[in-house]
Amino acid sequence: MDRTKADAVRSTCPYCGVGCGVLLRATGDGGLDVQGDPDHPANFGRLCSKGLALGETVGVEDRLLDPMVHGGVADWDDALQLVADRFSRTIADHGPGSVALYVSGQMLTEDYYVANKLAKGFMGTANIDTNSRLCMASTVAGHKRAFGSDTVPGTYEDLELADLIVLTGSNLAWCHPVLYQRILAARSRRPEMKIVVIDPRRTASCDGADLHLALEPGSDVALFNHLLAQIDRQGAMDRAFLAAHVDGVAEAVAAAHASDVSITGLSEADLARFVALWIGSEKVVTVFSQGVNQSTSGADKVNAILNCHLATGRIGKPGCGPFSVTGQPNAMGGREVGGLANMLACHLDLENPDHRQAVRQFWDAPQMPETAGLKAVDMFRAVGRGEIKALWIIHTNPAVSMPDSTAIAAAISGCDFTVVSDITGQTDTARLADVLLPATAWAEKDGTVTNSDRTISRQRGLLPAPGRARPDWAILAEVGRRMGWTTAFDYDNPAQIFREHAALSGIAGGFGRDFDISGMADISDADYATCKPFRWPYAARKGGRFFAEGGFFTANGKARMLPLQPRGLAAPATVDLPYRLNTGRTRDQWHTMTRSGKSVRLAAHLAEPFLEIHPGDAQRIGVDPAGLVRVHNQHGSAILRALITDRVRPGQCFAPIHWTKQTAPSGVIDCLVPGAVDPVSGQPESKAAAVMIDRFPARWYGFAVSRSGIDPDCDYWARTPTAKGWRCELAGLETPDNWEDAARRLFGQTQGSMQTLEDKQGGSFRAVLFGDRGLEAALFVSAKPVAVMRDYLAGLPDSAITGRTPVDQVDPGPTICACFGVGLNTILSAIDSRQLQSVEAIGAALQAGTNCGSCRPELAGLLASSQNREAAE
Ligand SMILES: Nc1nc2c(c(=O)[nH]1)N[C@H]1C(S)=C(S)[C@@H](COP(=O)(O)OP(=O)(O)OC[C@H]3O[C@@H](n4cnc5c(=O)[nH]c(N)nc54)[C@H](O)[C@@H]3O)O[C@H]1N2
Ligand SMILES: Nc1nc2c(c(=O)[nH]1)N[C@H]1C(S)=C(S)[C@@H](COP(=O)(O)OP(=O)(O)OC[C@H]3O[C@@H](n4cnc5c(=O)[nH]c(N)nc54)[C@H](O)[C@@H]3O)O[C@H]1N2
Ligand code: SF4
Ligand SMILES: [Mo]
Repeated sequence: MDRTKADAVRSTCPYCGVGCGVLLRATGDGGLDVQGDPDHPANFGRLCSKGLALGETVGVEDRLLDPMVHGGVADWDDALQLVADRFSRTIADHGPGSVALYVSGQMLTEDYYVANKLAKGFMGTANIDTNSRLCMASTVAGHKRAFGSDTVPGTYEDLELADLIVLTGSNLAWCHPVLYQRILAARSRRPEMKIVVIDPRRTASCDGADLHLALEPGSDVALFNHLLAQIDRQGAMDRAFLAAHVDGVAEAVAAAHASDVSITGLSEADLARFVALWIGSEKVVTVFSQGVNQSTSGADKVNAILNCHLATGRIGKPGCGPFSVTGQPNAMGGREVGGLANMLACHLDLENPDHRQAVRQFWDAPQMPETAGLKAVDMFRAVGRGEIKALWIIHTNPAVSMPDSTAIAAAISGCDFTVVSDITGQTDTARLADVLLPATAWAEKDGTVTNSDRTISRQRGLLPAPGRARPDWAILAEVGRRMGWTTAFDYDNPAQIFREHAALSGIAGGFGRDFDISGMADISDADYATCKPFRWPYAARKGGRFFAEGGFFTANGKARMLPLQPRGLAAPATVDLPYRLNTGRTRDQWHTMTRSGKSVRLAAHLAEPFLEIHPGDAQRIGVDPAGLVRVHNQHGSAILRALITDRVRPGQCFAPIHWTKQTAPSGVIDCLVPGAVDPVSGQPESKAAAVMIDRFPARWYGFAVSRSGIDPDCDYWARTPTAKGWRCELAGLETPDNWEDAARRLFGQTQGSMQTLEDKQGGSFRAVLFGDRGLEAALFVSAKPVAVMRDYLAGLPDSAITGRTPVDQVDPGPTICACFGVGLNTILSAIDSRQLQSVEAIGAALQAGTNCGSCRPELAGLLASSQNREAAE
């Protein structure tokens, strides 16, 4: 079908902070056709694998359709009245400190604004914090310490204009793929451009890099202190800029000279190369993300980076500057509305009496807390102690994503009254709630989001709300009205909320704050409906950047360089817990998978929770490739598939964050992460738990496919959707007495003809179940990790009992290119047989990598490894 732009709805991808524009069309059968918006300034038409698969995630089969109270369907009136009454009564009986809201950087600005206003201005509690505490809090704190405000100085164009890009604790290739593709495209136009990656682990982002510094976990402050000392030693300081615009220079430089770089574990040669590249390139952008933020010295890491950019005056100029890439689609919007417990609104400070007074007056608020509320980790501790008696969780899944998640889940389930607003009732958090409120999802609602470079874009709804789902802002406003604040929450539509937010930002502008979009305060409903993406500051400023000529948001207008001493990691590695557990993301899944997990294409990239572990450690532990390991410490235990690779260094390991009790109950990784936080930002150290790893002594391993459900009950399982139904990996410590019965239980099928094949001595068992539609389900069990053609079997072929593909078919292996469904084995065999030498050649031969480009770094990695193999042979 020929699709033109004209009939499409312009919206924004609801995943990462790149904030790509999308063109959406309802397909008429509940589905959605999704294309990149060629006119959007973030992506100019490009989308990554996740954006392209959005259409596969809008099905309503698992959606929460009605409000639920204590497990039973309720009508909105009763549910909302209950929420309002319980919050009002709890505040009356125990004070405003006894209630809390835990919200999300994925909420729209309008939702977020109402939540913050309700908590801080009307409930009178600053106990509203967000999952951004796990994400951006260290950057917010670092920016404020250096600039006096939480300002990202640069824009996306800077990444294309730079001579050197330093990716620090950022796996941009997988986590901000379109931005990474923009960098690679710029480099192909200007091959002199260099990329350095600073990451303890070799990631997909390293495949295109000129230098990879695999520093010791947590040692970034020492590395950037070393850089600052060298900048000073080599006379690279911008003296004029410093004299005019920066305080604290001498102290910061002295601390940098006193700092010991050896703790980074990097070689002299690598350090010298890095310093030479950094000092020698006039235009440097240092991109940073969770390897920096999620650390007990996260704010210091941010300031160590900012110090180097301030020292050289490389800030706010084209192609120059520190650049925090935000994770969630509206992490920036959340910062603008003041969604964190220690912020107010529009970058104003809660603890500043003038700011407080101005906002209180603007809102006509009955009360306003005077001190910061509880930050996420402390908030859930207070819930656990029973001090917070009413808790409302919106648009986030803390029972999976918070550190020490087992304790978090226990705290939530023990709380007197918990409300969860979500689009599905199936999350690990939603299952613990007293009241569940059904929210409309991104393609069903309207509002705005702000991406990493301060561009505000509209999200627009075009699909009907399923069941009785309502937008988050509407739910929040109705609770506000029912708590007695009828005028303050008298909103009919998101445009009205946006206008109020824009007007409030004018007051912030009056205090000299950076965030001022008051030019939008009178936007009409019609203009809001058609509003194009725009970047703040709204008042035209050269190139949309900050600070090239100073003008920092501190009292004297000067930036501050900070003296920094490197600190160690919070959890010491000990004889009992000798391994360092790093955690993060995979290319094709989004957090706890409630949306991306529905796409069959995305599920095919990495279908199981895994642990990257060094070959030497694997040998010591005694685990073979594809075996299982048990990772454990004093907080919890996880069972994961061993992925033996030298991408991680000896003594370190890496696991993804995406699996939950619903998808792989033994793979919830945050149960191992301690709740240690940065003293400045309150952000937890999510990337450096101390753990022990043992071989998981499974007695049997299994692989199952099924057209309908698979309902496992064993020590290890991981379940993913397929085009035909489900597939599932299984393993257990105890062998069932009767495999046939076990297979029937697994598939929930008491009827139907079953063929089995059992070798009791060898410990293998096979069962295929037939129904009306032919093959219904199949189970393969073996004493060793099951070796069958998984992707072939997922298609439920009638010949499944053999477990092998017919001779004329090759098993494609795990999907690498999600767009064209090209598997690892197909690519490797084409590289070998057709002598392919470049990513372009692979594209020409197999189409892989020629659409969204998200897999190009992996294709480059496969080429490099096969070239290394040849060189070794
Ligand atoms: N595919 C995908 N993309 C996403 C998301 C997703 O869930 N899936 N989530 C989005 C969100 S909310 C966020 S916040 C971003 C996160 O984006 P990123 O921060 O790029 O992703 P992570 O994988 O969490 O971590 C980045 C890297 O930090 C490294 N690291 C660990 N410890 C250290 C250290 O001490 N120093 C340094 N320098 N590096 C270290 C890790 O090895 C890891 O490769 O991604 C966004 N984009
Ligand atoms: N160990 C470790 N832990 C981490 C991290 C890490 O790197 N390592 N990263 C941290 C970071 S950076 C982040 S951002 C967090 C992310 O962690 P979470 O925020 O907990 O993860 P999500 O899966 O994005 O949760 C979003 C929830 O909102 C629901 N939802 C979707 N759309 C809507 C809607 O329109 N309205 C409402 N009300 N609900 C909706 C989804 O179904 C889902 O349950 O994880 C953090 N945890
Ligand atoms: S890079 Fe991918 S996930 Fe991020 S906004 Fe763009 S399409 Fe969405
Ligand atoms: Mo995040």
